[in-house]
Amino acid sequence: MPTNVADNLATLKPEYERLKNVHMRDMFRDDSGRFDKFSLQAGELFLDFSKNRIDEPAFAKLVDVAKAADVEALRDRMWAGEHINITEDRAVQHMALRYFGAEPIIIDGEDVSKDVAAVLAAMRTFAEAIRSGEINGSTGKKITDVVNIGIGGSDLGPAMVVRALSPYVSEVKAHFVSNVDGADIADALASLNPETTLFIVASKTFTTDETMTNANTAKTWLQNALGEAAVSDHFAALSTNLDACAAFGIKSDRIFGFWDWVGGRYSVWSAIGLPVMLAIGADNFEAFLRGAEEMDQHFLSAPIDQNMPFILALLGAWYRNIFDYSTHAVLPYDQRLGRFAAYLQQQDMESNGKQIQRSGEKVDWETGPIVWGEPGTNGQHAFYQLIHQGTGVIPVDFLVAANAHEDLPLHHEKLVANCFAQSEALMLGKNEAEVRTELQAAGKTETEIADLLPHKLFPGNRPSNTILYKKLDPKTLGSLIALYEHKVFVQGAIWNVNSYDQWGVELGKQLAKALLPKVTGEEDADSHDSSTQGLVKAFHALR
Ligand code: G6Q
Repeated sequence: MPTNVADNLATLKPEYERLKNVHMRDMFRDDSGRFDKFSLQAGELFLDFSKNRIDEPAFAKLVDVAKAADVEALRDRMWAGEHINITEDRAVQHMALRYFGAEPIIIDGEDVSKDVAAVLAAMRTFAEAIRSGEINGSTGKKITDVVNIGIGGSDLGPAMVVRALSPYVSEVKAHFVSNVDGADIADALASLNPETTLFIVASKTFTTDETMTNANTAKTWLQNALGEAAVSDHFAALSTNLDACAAFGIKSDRIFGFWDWVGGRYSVWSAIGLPVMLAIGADNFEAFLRGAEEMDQHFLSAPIDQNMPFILALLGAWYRNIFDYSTHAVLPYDQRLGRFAAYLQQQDMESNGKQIQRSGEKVDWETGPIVWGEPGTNGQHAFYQLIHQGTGVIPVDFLVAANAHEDLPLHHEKLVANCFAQSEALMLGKNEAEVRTELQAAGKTETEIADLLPHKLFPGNRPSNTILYKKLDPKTLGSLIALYEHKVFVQGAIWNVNSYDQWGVELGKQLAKALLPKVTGEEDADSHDSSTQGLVKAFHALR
C-alpha cells in the first residue's frame, strides 16, 4: 500500500528546512562534481538538472517519495493494461501504440498489438497513396493540402508536431481547424482549393460540437464547389465511433479507428497522427513513434534515480508541494516548438489539475501547477523580467538542440548562448558586491549607486532544468513528448489523482448547450443569474 500522500510529502520538509537558505551558487562553488551527479542521458535526450535546489541527501529523499508512493507499481499496472483510469473504467495504454517489440500487449484479455499494427499499416497505405498522387481528389487533381478538423486531444498533438517537424514536411501541407469560432475555418478555407483539399475529421467520439460544426461547414463548402458526390473523395475520419463516421458520408476505407484505452491527449500516436503522417511521410512518422518507444523503455526499466521522467516529476513536486511554487515554465529555445507549451498545458493541466484523490477523498496538498511558456529568445524580451526579479519563483525547463536544420552563420550559436546564459543567470543571480563593482566601473557616483543598486540586484537561486538534444528530428520529438507524458504520470501517482479523466471540462459544455437557445433568441434567459441574463440582453442589444 502506498504511504498517505501528505505524510509522504512531509518527509521532504526537513530537507527543505536544511536547504531553504542555501544558495545554488554556493553549492556549485563547493562541489565541482555537481553537474556530473545531477545530469543524465536517456536515448536522444540529455538532462542537466544540477541547477535545482537539491543536494544528494535531498535527491535521495525525493526518490524515497516515489518509492513510498509505489509509483513503479502503478506504472507496471498501466503497462499491464489494468483499468487505472478508474472513473472511466479504462486501461491507459498509449504506450501500446508505439511498441515495436515482440511481447503481446494484453488489454481486457486480448492482445491488441495486431489491431494497432493493422491501423498503422492502413494509415501508411493511405498516406503514401495521397502523397504520391495515387489517390487524388474527385476531379483527378493531386491532394496538396489536408485540413485536420478536431479539438483538444484531436488537435493539439498533431498541430504541435507538424509545426515542430516542418523541415520534414513534403508533398502535403497540413492545416488545423479547431475552434467553433467561424474565423478559424474561414481563414483556413480562404487559401484552399476544394479540388486539392482533403478534410480529416478527427474526433474520438465523433460527437464533439465544435468539430461536428466545423466538419459540416467544410462539407457544405466542398459540396458547393464540387457537388455532393465529391464528399467521399475529400473526407477521411479518425475516430472510435465508426458508425457515426459512416453516417457522415465517409467511406469505410477512409475511417481510421482507435480505442477507448487511448486518452484524447495521448492520441497523437494513434490514427489521430494521420495528418502528421500525411505531412512528413510514413517513415518519419514511424521514427517519431520509435523515439517515444525508446523513452517508454527507459521509463519502464531505469531505476528511479536514473529515470528521466521520474526525476522531472519529483523536482516538480518538490517545488509545487514544498516550496509552494504554483507555475512551471517550459521555454524551448527551438522556434518550431512554438506550440509545445500549449500542448503541454493540456497534457499536464487536464491530467493533474484535480482536487479529488483516486479514493474519492479531497486532496490536502497542491496538485498540478500552471504550465506555460513561449520560445526563447522572444520570451526574454517579454516576461523574463518576472522570472528573474518577480516576487514569485518559477521553475523552468529549457529545451535546446545542439544543431539547427538551417545553415545560417551564428544564428544557432547565439540561440544556444542565450539559453545557457538564462539558466546561469537564474541560478547565479547578481549580488550587491557585483552590482556595486559594475556601477563603479560605469563611473556612477555613490549617490547614483545607492539609488540604482536595489533595482539591479538579481536574487538568483532560481531553479531550471535544461534538456539538450542533437537536433529536433522526428525521433527526438517522440522521446520528448513521451518524457513529459511520463512525468505527468509520475506526478499524478504521487498526488494520488486520476490523471486520465477530465470531468472538469464538462460543466461548461453542459451550460453552453443550455444557453444556446437564449443566445439565438428562441428562449428567454430569465432562469439564469443576473450576470448571465444581463450579458444575453447586452448581446442582443448589440446585434
Ligand atoms: C483529451 C480530452 C479532450 C478531447 C476533446 C476532443 O484528453 O479528452 O481534449 O480530446 O474533447 O474530443 P473528441 O476527439 O471526442 O472530439
